[in-house]
Amino acid sequence: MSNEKNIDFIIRAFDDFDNFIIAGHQEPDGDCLSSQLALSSYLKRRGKSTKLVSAGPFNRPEIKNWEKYFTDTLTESDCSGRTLAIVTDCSSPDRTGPLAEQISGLPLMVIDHHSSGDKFGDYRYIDVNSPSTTLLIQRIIESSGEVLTDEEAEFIFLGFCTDTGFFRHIGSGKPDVFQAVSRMVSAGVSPNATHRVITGGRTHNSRRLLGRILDRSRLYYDERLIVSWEVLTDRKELDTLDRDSDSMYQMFQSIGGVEAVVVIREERENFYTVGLRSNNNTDVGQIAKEFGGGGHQKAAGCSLAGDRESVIIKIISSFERSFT
Ligand SMILES: [Mn+2]
Repeated sequence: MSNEKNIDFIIRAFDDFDNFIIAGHQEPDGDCLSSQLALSSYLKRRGKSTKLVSAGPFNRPEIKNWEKYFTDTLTESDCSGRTLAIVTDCSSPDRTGPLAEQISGLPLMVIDHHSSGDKFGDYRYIDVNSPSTTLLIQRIIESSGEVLTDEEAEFIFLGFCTDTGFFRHIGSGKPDVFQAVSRMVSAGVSPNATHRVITGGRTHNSRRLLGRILDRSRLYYDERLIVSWEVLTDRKELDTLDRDSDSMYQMFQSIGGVEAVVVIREERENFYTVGLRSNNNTDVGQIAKEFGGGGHQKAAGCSLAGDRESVIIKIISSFERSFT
């Protein structure tokens, strides 16, 4: 297996294949899909053929229009010949959902920035210090001697803004990140237009759903941890699948004294996905990992079976060593 930071090894590997199946995680976000789209554009410029796959769903408003570029199933002919599967923004193979099985026989490249997960894949390009996977795609394109097309820059910037909360999550000492953004702007990106794409277009009911989740929240550990939840009937009554997670976490994380946030979401009866955010040094990626999930130090997720209160109790207990 290659050194995970060896970009030349990755770029050279592209020469060994003609066809590329580019996959990402299920419930894709802007970073995942933009990485796939920008990489596909670049490989096509190199004369390669690409197939974009995603298990979906494309619920978030900023990615809704992209569903047409992706397929959720592969045929046998897609996987024949000199074909490389590439998985972006994905910390473990099962995060791709049903696609994992379909690409399992192919040589595999992983391009990712998550801190936890399995070491899978034959070619790995991993940088946990990168704020987004799209920045890794930019690095690959530029290291091969190319400049970003305007379309690639737009995808890369959107993915970057998705994962950084429009620059909010970037700490000090990362001038290279801003230099990379400067090159995106040189290629034609408009931060204002991207901000509207990411934050606009919400429905009234998505805001009412946010209201319910904010209203239910409870505080633990001397008000340092805040916990709330969303139930199936919320989505049914309000007829919305979009809860605008970024705004939701922003509201919770702006409460004075709150150091971590947990929001659990009922996916089906007795099955919950759990979103975790940290304002301090608590590594929520590690907590998520304990429950079979993954993510970053400051943002992570996992899923748990059981009734709501027991899921809440399990998650709260896992913060004990951070807060006592
Ligand atoms: Mn990402």
